[in-house]
Amino acid sequence: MARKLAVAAAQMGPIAREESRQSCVARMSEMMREAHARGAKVVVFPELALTSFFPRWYLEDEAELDAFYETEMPNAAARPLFELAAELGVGFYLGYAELVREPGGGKRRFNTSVLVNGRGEIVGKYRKVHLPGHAEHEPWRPFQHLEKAYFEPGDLGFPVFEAFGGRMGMCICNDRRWPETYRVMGLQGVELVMLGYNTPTHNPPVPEHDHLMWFHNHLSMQAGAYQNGNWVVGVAKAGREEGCDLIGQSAIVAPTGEIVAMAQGVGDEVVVADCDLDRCDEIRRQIFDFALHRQPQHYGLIAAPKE
Ligand code: ING
Repeated sequence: MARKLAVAAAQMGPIAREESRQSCVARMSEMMREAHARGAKVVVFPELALTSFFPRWYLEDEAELDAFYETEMPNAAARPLFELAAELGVGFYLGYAELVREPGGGKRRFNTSVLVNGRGEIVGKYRKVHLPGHAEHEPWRPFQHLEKAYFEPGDLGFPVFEAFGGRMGMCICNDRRWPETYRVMGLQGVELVMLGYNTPTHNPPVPEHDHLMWFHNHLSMQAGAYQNGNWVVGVAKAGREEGCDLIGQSAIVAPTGEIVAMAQGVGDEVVVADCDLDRCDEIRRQIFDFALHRQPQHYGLIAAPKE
């Protein structure tokens, strides 16, 4: 039996600092139409897809920082994408910066993604757990990576959602490098993990690894797919964005760890593949049959508190 889900990776090229949300939504809408024309039933967009990757800048003014966040979803800028999803019957994953205003006047900030079904309804939400980078301004860097200043760790865990005829999971960028991300979803029977990423080609603290950025990107997603027997769809914001080069190579990875489709350029580009969700069994009923082979009595350290 084949439970095929046609999935599109909608890679985006650079988003300029001054580029409007409307422009980003128009670009994503054009790619959603192309994906639909090519048979896709769900489209994965990048992390923080409504604005430029603003953690690269040290923003002292809170109002300037707040301008990069969404206080509700959908909202006026994003709604056309939700409406197009309902019109075409195509679902999507969207990454954005979430600002939660608390009753007492406080603010909480998350690097968030939502899963939207083919009727334009939000069926799942995720908040990035693994925040890379640093919390203080580090002027020595050619560009900042202030996710630890601009977001707090996600508080929703790694949930799995029934949608598109299978069990769907989400994560965001740095999460894809951590084996725990995939295993927690794998233990919930996830069949397809969607994620967006913004990954600079240069990592200031470890420049000697710059030539390995592309390798580590695919290594992480291929391992996460194979070691848990699930599909992984990883989608880049790519290209030279405000002087910072971001890797592309968005990829659709099978449960065997094979890359079955990949972006060719570093601009807006739609890549489509048929993901047979029943192929997860090739791995889950064999080498990674969790019920048969796992020995959690030896794994306690993995979940032990940090201190
Ligand atoms: N970006 C990067 C990523 O994990 C990074 C951060 C860059 C980590 C280079 C390690 C090396 O792909 C985000 N947004 O997490």
